[in-house]
Amino acid sequence: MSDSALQNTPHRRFNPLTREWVLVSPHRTQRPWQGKVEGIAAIANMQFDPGCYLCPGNQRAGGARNPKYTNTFVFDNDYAALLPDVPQVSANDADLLVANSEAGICRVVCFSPRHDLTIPLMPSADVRQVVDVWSQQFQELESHPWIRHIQIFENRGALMGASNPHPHGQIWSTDFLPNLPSRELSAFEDYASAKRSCLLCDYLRLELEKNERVVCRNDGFVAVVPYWAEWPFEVLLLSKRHVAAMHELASDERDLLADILKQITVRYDNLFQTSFPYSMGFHQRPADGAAHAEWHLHAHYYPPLLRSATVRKFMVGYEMLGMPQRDITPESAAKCLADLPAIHYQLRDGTP
Ligand code: H2U
Ligand code: ZN
Repeated sequence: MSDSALQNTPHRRFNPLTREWVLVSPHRTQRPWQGKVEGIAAIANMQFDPGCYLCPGNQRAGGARNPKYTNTFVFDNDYAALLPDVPQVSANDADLLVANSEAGICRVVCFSPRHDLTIPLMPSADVRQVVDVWSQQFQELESHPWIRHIQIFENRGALMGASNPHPHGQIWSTDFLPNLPSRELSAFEDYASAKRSCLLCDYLRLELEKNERVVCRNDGFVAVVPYWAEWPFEVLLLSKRHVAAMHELASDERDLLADILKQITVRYDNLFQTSFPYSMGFHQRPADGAAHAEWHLHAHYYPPLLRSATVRKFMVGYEMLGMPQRDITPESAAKCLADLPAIHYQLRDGTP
């Protein structure tokens, strides 16, 4: 069946990174876009919040005091999900009750001393500093011989469970490969040995040829709503050059990464004229010291909103029991995002 016939027919699409399927039901939305804008979610309006545990100079909930930092600030999570020193314990009862103790290091990264800025509102040069900090953190954490995976991510907005509007992300590094990167690793390896090329280099080439799902791009990066997207406005960010980790990017490519992070999130905020919630994170090669030539640096954005600032998608019912499903097609979602202004709605009349 041709691509255009699929636009009106229920179908499944294959995700080659996880090797799972998503159900697409385009006939359920007769019109791809209702253009509905409801309620403006508040963006923090104070530069410094004396009650914020991430603002410079303030005391954290754990008792420590933040330095009066002026650009970025990294600290060990006071309530870390994983700890570096744990006893080696394992259990296995009939291969049914199976558990292993796991070690890890969890950190919090403050992107800016300003309480009211988010990545789409930060100057590009400041976002570039965040890129440098992420790269340094990867290299520093990888130097621990027992670390195998470093997950850099950002939960933004109360809807995604973020505890604080202050711009920040987290890093969880672990002595094991988590489920999703582990599936991606097998997919990259199998594709490389079957086709003698890179899964995401080939996918990027196809997306640029077809130009149906590209949201924005620059000389170093391309953001698409992936063919297999589960969330309505999901985005996959791909480096144009085949690199396996962020610290392999050259200086100009790091500037381009900062630029594309802003391009994506400005469009997100402009979509419903709100501070758009999402979880995003980078998938870099396993941090086990090997080169992993098969791996291609990418980032996933998973935003929950569907039709307005208040209407979200729930992964329930069939999705919990069967498989993920979507109505609005990735093609129409990409077009919505691509057609939005590249200037943040709050900055159109000057600085906030
Ligand atoms: P979230 O907004 O995504 O919840 O991230 C904030 C993290 O900050 C969270 O993991 C940590 C929480 O454990 N935190 C501290 O380390 N110290 C504090 O004083 C408060 C919160
Ligand atoms: Zn703050």
